[in-house]
Amino acid sequence: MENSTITDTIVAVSTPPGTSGLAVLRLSGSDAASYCDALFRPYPVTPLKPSEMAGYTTAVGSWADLDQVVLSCFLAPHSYTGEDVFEISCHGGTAVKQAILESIVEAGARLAEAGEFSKRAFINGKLDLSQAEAVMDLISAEASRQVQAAYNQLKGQLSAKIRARADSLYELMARVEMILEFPELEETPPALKQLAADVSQESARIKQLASGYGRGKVVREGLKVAIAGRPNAGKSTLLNSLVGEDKAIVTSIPGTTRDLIEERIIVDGYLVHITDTAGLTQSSDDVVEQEGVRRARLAHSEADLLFWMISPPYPEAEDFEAEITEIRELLADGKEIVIVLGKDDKGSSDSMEADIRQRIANIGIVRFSILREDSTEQIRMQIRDHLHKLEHQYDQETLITHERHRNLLEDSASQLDQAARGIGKGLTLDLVAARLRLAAEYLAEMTGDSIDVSLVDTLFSRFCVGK
Ligand SMILES: Nc1nc2c(ncn2[C@@H]2O[C@H](COP(=O)(O)OP(=O)(O)OP(=O)(O)O)[C@@H](O)[C@H]2O)c(=O)[nH]1
Ligand SMILES: [Mg+2]
Repeated sequence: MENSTITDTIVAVSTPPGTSGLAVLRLSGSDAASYCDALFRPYPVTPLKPSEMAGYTTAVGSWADLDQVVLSCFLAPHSYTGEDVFEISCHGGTAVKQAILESIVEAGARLAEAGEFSKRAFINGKLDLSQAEAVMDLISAEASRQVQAAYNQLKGQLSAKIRARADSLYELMARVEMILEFPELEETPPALKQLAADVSQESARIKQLASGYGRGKVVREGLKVAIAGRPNAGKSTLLNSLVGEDKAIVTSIPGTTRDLIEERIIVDGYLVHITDTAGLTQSSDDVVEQEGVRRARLAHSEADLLFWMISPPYPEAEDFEAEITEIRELLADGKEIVIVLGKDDKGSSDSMEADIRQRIANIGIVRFSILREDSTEQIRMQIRDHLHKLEHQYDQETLITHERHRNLLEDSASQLDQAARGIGKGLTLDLVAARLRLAAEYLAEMTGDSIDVSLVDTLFSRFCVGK
């Protein structure tokens, strides 16, 4: 990747739209200092012109007779983008920000595109691709676990792991080259067997890394929890109690909820999406209800965890049988389900619990009543238990939070598996080397050491303007 020295200068407001106490505009490029010279008048205490300032200094002054600002100077290559960068902290009024922005564009700068600062940082080698992706994750993080995972990735934890794996692949490639050059030295069955074993081991290490997506996905995207059950079971009441607000309409009329109602909560630093769904009816002529049930089932199928509410008055035997069958089928498909015995204050949960335990082995059951203070906490505990189970199951230090990364790791491992199998079956070493090279290229796509330009554009266009 080339490291050009002269670049056009881009500018953007890096803080969100709207009114705030302060706002920050950012300028990056070869002419950033000269534009600041033209528009910034330092107060006598900081008499330097921007073009005379050393990196990492700040100055107070006026900006084009529009505002009093603080100007921070970062000189190439010691800046976020690797170019000369100036940041202007001004007052956060919409008109002030706009006027300052226009003054800089009039001076000759160009409005930055979404993600363009980070793209320049990537091109100039300040961040690799997985780190740039982490910047975006850090900005959009809502929960502390997201912050933690994004920060680890930004620090380069994932990049270091990937480069270590890539280095091992290069060593294996060197060994293959060696055998190709001096076949008489090494092309013996034991040497080839050892090579195949080492390639397999490398594949296993990469697969182990890829399995970090099991928890990484939940950390980055959040855990999906849906609430299911018959009409009037108390689903919306449960959603409201978890969210702590009256988000969904609750009435005594069965069939109140038709649409999916999705809310976000934080549990143990994890983002959790809770979806309230329409009550499941076995048959209905009402088209609205039918559509509600269709959407409900879709939400249930996408959920990581399903709270299935069963509350009095309990259904007729036949309907209850159908409900139990549906739960069993979902469990057989691998769905995680916890039964919530609702309206526990009505005093009929004991016999129902015994009945369910008899019909479904090892099912998790929890009781809930909106009239009891600790009830909501017990439901949160169920979510927490599920999250802890995930932590246990995927006990990796390095999380894979992006599907793109997981896919590349799996593609890489699959090339290695094919190479290892091929060695055993007499695949020519040229072809083994080609597979190893491909495996290394997949890893290089993660960090962006080797990547298609159009993919770079796509990835950065998902960023916000000013970043
Ligand atoms: N006694 C008691 N009543 C409850 C409890 N939870 C909900 N209810 C009542 O049960 C009725 C139905 O509650 P909803 O939360 O609307 O039930 P739902 O499952 O969302 O119903 P649909 O949207 O129609 O499927 C309302 O009158 C609630 O006040 C509870 O824990 N105890
Ligand atoms: Mg409802």
